[in-house]
Amino acid sequence: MHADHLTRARRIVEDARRVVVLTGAGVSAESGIPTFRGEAGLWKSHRPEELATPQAFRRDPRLVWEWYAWRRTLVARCEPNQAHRALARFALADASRTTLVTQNVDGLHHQAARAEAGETTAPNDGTTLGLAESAYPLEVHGAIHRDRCSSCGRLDEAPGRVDAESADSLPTCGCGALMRPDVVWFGEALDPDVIGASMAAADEADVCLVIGTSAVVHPAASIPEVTRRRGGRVVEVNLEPTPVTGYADVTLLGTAGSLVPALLA
Ligand code: BV8
Ligand code: ZN
Repeated sequence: MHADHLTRARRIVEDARRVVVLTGAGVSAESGIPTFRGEAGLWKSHRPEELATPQAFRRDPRLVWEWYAWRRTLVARCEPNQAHRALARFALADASRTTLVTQNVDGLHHQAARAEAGETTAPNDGTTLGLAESAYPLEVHGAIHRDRCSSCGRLDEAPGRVDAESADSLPTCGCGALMRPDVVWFGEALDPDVIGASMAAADEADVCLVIGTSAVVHPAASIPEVTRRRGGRVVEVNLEPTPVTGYADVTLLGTAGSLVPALLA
């Protein structure tokens, strides 16, 4: 990766009044969470159509819960890495300037924001006191640690361990319906407020930083295009070229853990 690419990318970020950031599974790879499409990809043992869809949950809720319970245990063991920390510091430095949007459901950006702000979370309800919300990401595909009732929509911010051994031990709501992970599956609509705020931020941004995403899942993958279309710049960080590379002003090839701190320092 040429140093002049990094210099150019740093200048684009420095000159930007407003910044929107879109992250994908690649930003959490160095924290130990396998990406979706990589060699050890999350989908390897299963195909997305098989598990991350409402049809799969209706057909075999136990199998879907088994996969998510495994992922929850994995995520619970992982820590934010230097890329998450640098992004949180960058967002905290100037609250009104940065909007962080993530496709990830692992909550590592939240953890990094709390760590960088030195805030403590209020006891038991999991909310965070007073942190400038700019350091919190818009989670366009939901959050794996939260449960939602598949019928009445009730949320459970701190669900217990899920026993996916048998269909009879799956979590249920007081209304009698099964609880599900509070994530967006393929074929499901995103929360209009969350994707709306993300697109609005992209439409006002002078630069979109695209970090660790294969940019194949829509509508999230169109966020950088929105910034480009309004005349904004696009800076990409990835191990390899993606559909964004074709229209990015700069693509930095390398790991997020090393390039994001260098880009934002
Ligand atoms: C919608 C949550 C409409 C769940 C996820 C045909 C059939 C069915 C649907 C469609 C179709 N064609 C198009 C669609 C729409 C579909 C879609 O886009 N499909 C794609 C596959 C073609 N989209 C949807 O279904 C969306 N909903 O359209 O609804 C609608 C509208 C109104 C009313 C009703 C319905 C919903 C999509 C959300 C799906 N949920 N996740 C869960 O996590 O279990 S998607 C999931 O995959 C992730 O959240 C993420 O978004 C995506 C994975 O992408 P990445 O994050 O980019 O990860 P990936 O592994 O692919 O890439 C990692 C990258 O990092 C790589 O580039 C790699 O090089 C890089 N990297 C690796 N290590 C590092 C690194 N970079 C830097 N440093 C490193 N160390
Ligand atoms: Zn319910």
